Amino acid sequence: MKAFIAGVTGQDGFYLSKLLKEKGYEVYGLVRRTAQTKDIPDVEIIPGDITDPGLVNIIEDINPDEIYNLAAMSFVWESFKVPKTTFDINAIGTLHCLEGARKTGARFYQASTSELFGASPPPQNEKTPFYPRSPYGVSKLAAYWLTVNYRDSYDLFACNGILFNHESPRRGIEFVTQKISSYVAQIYLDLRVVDLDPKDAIKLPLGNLDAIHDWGHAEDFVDGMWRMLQQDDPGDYVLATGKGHTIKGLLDVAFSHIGISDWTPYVEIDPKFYRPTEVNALIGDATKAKEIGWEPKHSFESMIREMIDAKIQPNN
Ligand code: F7E
Repeated sequence: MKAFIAGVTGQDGFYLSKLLKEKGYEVYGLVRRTAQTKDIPDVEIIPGDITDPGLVNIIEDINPDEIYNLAAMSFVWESFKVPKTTFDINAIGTLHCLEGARKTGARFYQASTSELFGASPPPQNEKTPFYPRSPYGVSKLAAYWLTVNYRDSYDLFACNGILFNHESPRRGIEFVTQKISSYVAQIYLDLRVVDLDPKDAIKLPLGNLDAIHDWGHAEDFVDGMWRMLQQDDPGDYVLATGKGHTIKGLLDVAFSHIGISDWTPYVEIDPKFYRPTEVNALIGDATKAKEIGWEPKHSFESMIREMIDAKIQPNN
């Protein structure tokens, strides 16, 4: 089996290519000229750019059995600053992948997101109305419907994985789990190694601490992506743990891991990190995915501890 992954250099690209290699796939990964390729599992690197229509020829040349579109401008906060770039990558990029799937007949996975639900109240499942709250969410909604439309129009095996937040030690530093984990690891080292007085600690600037998210582990979620493409019929599936946590709850778990029960002296609110429109509560109902054998294995608490430990001891 041959798989083509757009977005192979990201967190999910890492775990998915590792999983596919273990299953015996030949894996081809699309990589932009500026992206870092170190640490990617044994993947054939294909230079290219998802925003360029030339991607269709690239896919035709490879002729994969499966295409996974994980490439995105994925930082919701930044999408308010660069809405057009966000659309080019997330919506037009998906169109190029779908054209590649149409030309080759490959099965297609689209990285859709809980951000499609936005202001719709939880629990959210495949039947929940969409109400995106950011240029990111709206661009992903276009990609979602393009995927459905190509499935209906051309009888393509095309699936949307509607994934709630998923994290790991490979998460980018701009996302809140990694931002908090990295800070907490640094505080632990400062208090222990250089004997920092807690009142001298540089505070961690954060935005909205009350938003509720459903955070799972990326390693569990890539298994769900693969499962969707192995079914008899294509469909759309929510992947989520079903448990909601606030950013305050995340801070509780992270700081208690280093023996600090009151994190308030270490955190300050910086309005810069608020978004013009925010999602209040995203908690997924993954009943449909469980019917195809998907089950998340990591807990929220163990994942946050793993992320902190990876920063404290980066080589373990
Ligand atoms: O924010 C709040 C922020 O940036 C989580 C992407 O993978 O998951 C991710 O998007 C929450 C938000 O992730 C800070 O307001 C507070 O409510 O870690 P995040 P995200 O926006 O949920 C979805 C499913 C995707 O599809 C996306 O591609 O945390 N928050 N203070 C903060 N967030 C950040 N980044 N930084 C703060 O200082």
